[in-house]
Amino acid sequence: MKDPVRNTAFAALIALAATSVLAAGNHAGGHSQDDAIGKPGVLAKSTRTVNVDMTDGMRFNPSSIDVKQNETVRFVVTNSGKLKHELVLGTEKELKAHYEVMKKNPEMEHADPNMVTLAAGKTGEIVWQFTRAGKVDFACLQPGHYDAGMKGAVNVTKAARK
Ligand SMILES: [Cu+2]
Repeated sequence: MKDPVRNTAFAALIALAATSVLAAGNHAGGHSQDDAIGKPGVLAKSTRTVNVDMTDGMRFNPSSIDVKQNETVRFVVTNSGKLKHELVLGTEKELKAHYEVMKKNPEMEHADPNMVTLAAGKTGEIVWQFTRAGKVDFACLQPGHYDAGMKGAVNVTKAARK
């Protein structure tokens, strides 16, 4: 369940930042990402674990991941650097918009099922079901990291018809 207080605070930040790219309420209101990139997965249904490493070299390893449509993937994400890093799944448009908000509000804490933010040396998980074929982007939205190329993509292959 979403925390209504946090979502309200986030909506306020979005509204403040909604000068250019942001359609007001896009992230905070409808969570359109749930349609575009899939939805939070159920751990018991995950068929595969993918380990992703995050480094101070501003890279994800691997940065390209192949999955099948409808597959539920358990991402085990490790921050092997000394800086805080995070992995956020989204469309490129959403990630860029969210990144701009983060740059203006570097102390902002954010947490949603499509992301994991990790202090140095920590490991966390995202369980996600990829319901649509196509590309799902991911990025680290810590200020400066996305610009430095800390991003990657999940390539979702269309499921065969049964
Ligand atoms: Cu980072």
